[in-house]
Amino acid sequence: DTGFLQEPPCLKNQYEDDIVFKNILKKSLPASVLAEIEPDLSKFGDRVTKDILVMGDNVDTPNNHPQLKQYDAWCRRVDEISTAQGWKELNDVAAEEGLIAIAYERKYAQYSRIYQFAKQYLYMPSSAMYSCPLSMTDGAARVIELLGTEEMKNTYYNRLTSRDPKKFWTSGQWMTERPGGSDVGQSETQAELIEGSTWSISGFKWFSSATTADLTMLLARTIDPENGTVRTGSKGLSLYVAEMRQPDGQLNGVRIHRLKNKYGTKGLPTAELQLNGMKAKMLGNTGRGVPGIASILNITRIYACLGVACALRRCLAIAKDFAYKRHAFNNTLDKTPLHITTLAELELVFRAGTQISFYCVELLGRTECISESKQDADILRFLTPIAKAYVCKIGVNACSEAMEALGGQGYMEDVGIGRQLRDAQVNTIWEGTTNVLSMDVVRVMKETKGQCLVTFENVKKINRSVQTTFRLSEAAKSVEIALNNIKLFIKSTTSKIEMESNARQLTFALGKILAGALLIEQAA
Ligand code: MFK
Ligand code: FAD
Repeated sequence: DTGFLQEPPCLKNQYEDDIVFKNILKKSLPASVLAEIEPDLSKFGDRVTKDILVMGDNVDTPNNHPQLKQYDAWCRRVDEISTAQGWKELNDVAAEEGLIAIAYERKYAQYSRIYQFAKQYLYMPSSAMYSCPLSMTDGAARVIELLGTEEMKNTYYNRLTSRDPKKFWTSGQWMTERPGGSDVGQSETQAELIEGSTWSISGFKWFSSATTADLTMLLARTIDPENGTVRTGSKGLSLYVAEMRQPDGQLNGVRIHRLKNKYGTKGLPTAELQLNGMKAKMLGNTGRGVPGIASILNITRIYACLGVACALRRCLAIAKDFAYKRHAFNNTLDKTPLHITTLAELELVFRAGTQISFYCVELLGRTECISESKQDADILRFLTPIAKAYVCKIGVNACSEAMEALGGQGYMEDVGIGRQLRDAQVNTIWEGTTNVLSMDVVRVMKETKGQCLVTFENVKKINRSVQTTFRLSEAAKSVEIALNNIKLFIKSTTSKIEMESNARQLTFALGKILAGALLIEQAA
């Protein structure tokens, strides 16, 4: 064949090639910290385009998708899930590169979170969703740090935060049941105290994504040891931690009912689980399961938000390189005004998503490492649902647009955008759907009697500091007008129904204001 062959787009070092990301780090880290971690980021930025990319591709190859073997040849129940070789390698890389450890070693105090999430940002788009078990592992480590016993800290916490692949454990998070994933207060699973501090848990978990993990955090309805009664609703749920396997290697009272047949996240072994006498320990107080597990949710929601931002970054890296190489109508696409405008719009979404994600990460680091950071904790509590709902929604649409930027080739599996789009989509659903997060935003506004909006006073401060150029001050003015409109809406809305039915629009409007303020600040 002697005809035309298109020069393919290629991925450059994903740290060195990403000016937006580098500028965010420059702004949020002290120069000395950045100087110290930069060689590692640069090395990792190269790895995610080489061996780590190969591992992710291996996971997402159809023949390698997880498979469930329920029985051995002699009809013994075994419930073994086989995963790709790449899946195991991605686990080892995660431990060795400190993808969890960096946050808990706290070598750079509150900046450790930024360093850790910077590596997650590079890793996620190549990892074919290994970031999912990692996000829950991170949340589990935090919950044990906050609520665990000394014994749990000496065993589980040390394993979850280890850099040694042989010692490193991952954790799942089991909340969702058939009657309700958003409304977990409908959960049916029950826990009965059997001896000492050991509980026996039975029920059915409808979604478990980190099924090959070593540990799990789960909610169950506590049977009162005194009188055998249970409390209905979410106040009857407590948080438990359980090992997946018993010391002899057998599953700990778990049967894998089946693997889910999913639209995306194909390499991730999401399963339905029957629990029958799973031995577990309680974490925190009886009936405080939802607030307890919220510490995981508030971390995994930041992962979901960043997950979409960096999926879009990967799509754009491919689309931009293609634009330099593809000729149409006597020009390369990068010299074509409409194509460039299309990519510029996506770039704006990417920048907004990345700025918002790292702002949340910065706050997370502060809340964990600075003792008087109550104000940061309040801001983060309000911003996390806004960030996750807004960034995931705009980001997935933008990934779809990026696919079109490569024409028909964008739709081809081996070009690399298809998987990003499919895998990005789930982030609008898991860890709280857009509507549930919007209701959470309204809840925080109600609980704080609107005080949380003071957070957005920062927006004004940012804006005041950037009255430097005409364009920026015009943008700053429109951000302030939008904020005033929201305040007027809240003041004038007394009906619960009106507030609830507008919760989503309100959340998106707050997301847009936040994006505007952060983009203006970065540009100044
Ligand atoms: C790369 C991406 C990686 C991500 C991977 C993820 C893999 C997939 C894993 C999953 O999807 S795990 C399942 C995730 N499930 C959810 O996110 C559930 C969504 N539903 C909600 O968030 C509901 O709003 C909620 C379950 C919290 C409602 O529960 P309740 O108990 O009916 O609500 P309620 O009574 O309002 O809240 C109970 C308490 O929890 C309250 O505290 P108090 O009792 O002290 O008043 C709330 O303030 C507190 N709470 C609720 N959400 C909170 C929170 N506290 C802090 N932060 C939050 N986010
Ligand atoms: P429902 O709660 O039934 O919601 C249905 C619809 O109703 C949604 O659009 C929702 O926004 C809307 N809705 C519900 N309540 C309200 C309201 N008050 N106001 C307005 N709208 C409302 N869960 C785990 O616990 N562990 C896991 O590892 C896990 N992995 C997952 C992996 C994948 C691939 C997927 C897709 C899901 C996973 N989940 C997991 C489950 C996920 O968290 C739930 O699917 C999600 O929380 C929604 O719950 P649901 O499916 O029961 O939907």
